[in-house]
Amino acid sequence: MLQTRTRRRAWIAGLATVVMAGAGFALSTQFANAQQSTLRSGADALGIDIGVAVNDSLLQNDSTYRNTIATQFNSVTAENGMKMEAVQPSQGSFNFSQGDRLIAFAQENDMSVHGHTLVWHNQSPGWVQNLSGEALRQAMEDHITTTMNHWEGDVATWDVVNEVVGDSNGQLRDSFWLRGLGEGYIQQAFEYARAADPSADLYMNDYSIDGINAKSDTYYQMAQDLVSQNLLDGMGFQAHLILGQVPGNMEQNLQRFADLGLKVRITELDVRIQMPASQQELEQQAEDFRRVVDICTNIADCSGVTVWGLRDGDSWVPDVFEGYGAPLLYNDDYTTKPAYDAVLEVLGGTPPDDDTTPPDDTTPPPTGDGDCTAVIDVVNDWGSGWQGNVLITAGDSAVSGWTLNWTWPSGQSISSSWNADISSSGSSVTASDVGWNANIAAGQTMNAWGFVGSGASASPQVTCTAG
Ligand code: 9MR
Repeated sequence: MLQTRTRRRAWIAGLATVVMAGAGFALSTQFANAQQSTLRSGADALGIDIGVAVNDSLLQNDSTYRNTIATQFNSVTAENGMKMEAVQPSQGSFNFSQGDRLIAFAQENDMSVHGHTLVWHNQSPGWVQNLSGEALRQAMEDHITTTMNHWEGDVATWDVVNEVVGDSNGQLRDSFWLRGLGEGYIQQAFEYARAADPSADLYMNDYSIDGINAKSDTYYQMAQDLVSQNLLDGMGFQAHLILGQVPGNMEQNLQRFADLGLKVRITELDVRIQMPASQQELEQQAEDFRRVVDICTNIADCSGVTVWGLRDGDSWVPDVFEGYGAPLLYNDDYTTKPAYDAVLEVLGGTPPDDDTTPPDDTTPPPTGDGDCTAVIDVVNDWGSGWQGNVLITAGDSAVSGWTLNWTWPSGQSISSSWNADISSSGSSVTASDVGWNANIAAGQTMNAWGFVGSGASASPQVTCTAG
């Protein structure tokens, strides 16, 4: 059954399916206000995907999980079920059951499927990691061809290669694929994928390439090369982010890939918080989600945003980043978080509370133009570079905007930044707020923005001007 590459907008049809399938799930108030109250209706109206990574066992066993996803999202990605170790656990023996289940669910609910992933160094079975040379090349070709043929027309977009660039200097990742096949394996993978399903959009996908940096520069060069051979259709930016660290040049970065004629897509969005998360941090997280989704809606060729899991408790984050958690849109009891409301608003919806009169004790936003001070806090230093976070403290009255100035003592420079507008002239730097982080209450300190610096770390004196 062939699915076109165009976006699905059949919201009403999808909703009807959910109503019928949604026995036991109390949706009545949401349905009463359906056009305003789901992520999916907003994304459909904008013609973009709002996606979620799906856990196969929850999909099978938890009807609230299924119904929430069908109601709120128009796109799904298998969190693990389409990876090589799941699909081809032993050579030549394919198991499509998890992916088939997800596709059936997607089709019942008129959702698109983003395929993840064909060639990756992780979650690849042991047998393939022990091959090299011609045997490895043949195995890669067979895996891509058989998998894509099986789901031809059902999977609209594929992460053909995942995380093929390493974490330092923008070099290709030292993986068994690279060691066994040499640098040409990436292009080969795209050639096999294009031949296997010419109707699918083909993507590269990685983390820490959300801003402009050495790693995203490497992808930019690879993308130019693959586009010139008509082998690449899209670029996936995972966006596994840390609270308050949406890269300042993320939109510019995605736009440069879009300018190559590619779709861009935020593929695995989450924003992790050091636990326990305070209310203020959850509000900050909402602003981070808002910003990322806003970037996608600002770029004509952004095909959508996928969040990497539904509820905080479903997330991979606490297992990998000790002490961090709460990175998603939903609490474990399926109630929504401030980040959900923020995403809904960017997609043009109205969070339920917006329909009610604000409580009398709503604190008005600070409007003052008081004095402020700022310091650069060196939070990491790895010799060739360092990370600085900038803490701004308001004086006796509130601050409603800020501009910082300083001079580097010995040739430092900023190679990437988040949450501030920066301009530099020689060793002088000016940084100002980006709107949402303009307001600081009297006497409060905000961890307002940050950057990666090159050269030796430094904490020069910073002048802070409010207003
Ligand atoms: O969320 C996935 C988790 O359940 C797996 O254990 C893990 C194994 O590496 O992969 C996670 O998903 C990853 C995705 O496939 C690729 N980008 C990074 C994601 C988080 O690790």
